[in-house]
Amino acid sequence: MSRRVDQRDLLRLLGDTAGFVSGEQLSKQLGVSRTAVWKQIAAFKAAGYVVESVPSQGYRLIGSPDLLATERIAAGLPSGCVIGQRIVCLPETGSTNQDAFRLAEEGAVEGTVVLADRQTAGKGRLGRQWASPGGVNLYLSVVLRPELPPYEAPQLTFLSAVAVARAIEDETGLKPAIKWPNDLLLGGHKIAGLLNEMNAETDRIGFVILGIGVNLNMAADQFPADLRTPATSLKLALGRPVERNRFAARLLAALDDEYARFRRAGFGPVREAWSQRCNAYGRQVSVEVAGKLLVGDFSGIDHDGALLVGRLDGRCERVMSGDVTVL
Ligand code: BT5
Repeated sequence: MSRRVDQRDLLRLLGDTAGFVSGEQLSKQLGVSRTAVWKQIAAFKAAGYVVESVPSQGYRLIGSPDLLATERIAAGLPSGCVIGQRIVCLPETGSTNQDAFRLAEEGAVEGTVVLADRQTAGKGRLGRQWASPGGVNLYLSVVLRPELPPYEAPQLTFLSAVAVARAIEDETGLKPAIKWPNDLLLGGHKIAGLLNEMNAETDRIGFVILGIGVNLNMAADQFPADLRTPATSLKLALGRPVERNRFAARLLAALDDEYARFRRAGFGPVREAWSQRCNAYGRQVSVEVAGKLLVGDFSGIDHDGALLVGRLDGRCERVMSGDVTVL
């Protein structure tokens, strides 16, 4: 029976040389048959590697797929980051939020991050789904253990929205807008979504999971047909792909920076950074609250994340959840 090919060794041998390596040489060095080498190379191609094969010369590795790799993300983080102290990359999972929740229950340190190449049951808010195809986007969840009363936990949603906006700005120069409470938009199209979940007792938070999905390289035909809001990806906006590990590192570094500032200086700076990017500031909005339509001026967010809507009669209404439309 022929031995299995060690995938890492084969990739290393192909990557070690800029030119061709013959099938015979590979089979000798790996101690496997030439057919086994050929089969593994076909599998690499199916997984997104670009390998040139020329019968008289052998194989040459031209391009590698953009696979998530813990070491590459960690290498892009400044030293001393709390966020990203532990990074878990999975090829596939149901939902990274569920994985991070379980790890947090088992005692995972603050700053543990779970990323997946694809999600089979990616979650949006209120039981909605998050389209999570493989090889293209970012799906990640971060464990935080903030010393906050539970009613202030929504502040962390605003903090993550600011961090995602900063990462997009740094990577692309584009300026995303934030739509209350948790959407990031480019040109009015949804580019990222946030789903934060909490484990808490009456007066103290056990942990919070920040769930972040960013559409990096998704193609137009990969979006579900029945989206609530039109959507886009950075690749569609820029006309070029964005490297996932590099973007992940940028995002975690921005989160770390915002979280450190939040612990030092409280919610004020987050609220300020969020307001500068908000798509509705000072504009007239309508919000659907419990089946009723509330119309007024978007007047900012309160310390607990509530939306403040200024009414014509001078009253200010607080809205904890609902869908906002800019009029
Ligand atoms: C959200 O919900 O926007 C939160 C999305 C959070 C996803 C991350 S990925 C990592 C972590 N693990 C998880 O399981 N979830 C988090 P919501 O505001 O309810 O928006 C959901 C709606 O957006 C859906 O009903 C669709 O209409 C639309 N949608 C679904 N997938 C999308 C995508 N990839 N891009 C843009 N819009 C999408």
